[in-house]
Amino acid sequence: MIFGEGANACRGGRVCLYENFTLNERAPARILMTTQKIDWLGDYGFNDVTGSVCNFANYPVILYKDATYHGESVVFAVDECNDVPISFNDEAASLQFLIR
Ligand SMILES: [Ca+2]
Repeated sequence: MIFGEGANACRGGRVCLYENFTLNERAPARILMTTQKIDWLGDYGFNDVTGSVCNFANYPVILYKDATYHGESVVFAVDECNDVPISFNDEAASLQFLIR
């Protein structure tokens, strides 16, 4: 976990979950970085926190509203940096990669 803002804060090969919309553009805030799936974001103090995402991993990433990859989900493509949908704000609880 780091504190920062913008896509440049997200190093190559990782997925970054930003606490706020627009990659924490308004002010540096929490960013959770990972290269691995996470079955419970609460283990990192990041349950129901995510507002935007950068995916610089090699695979699409799927965020879920519930733990262990259950519930409503949203996909972020490789190299995509975007807000989560409004209905998904502060709702993500787990994430995994879409590996064919
Ligand atoms: Ca948030």
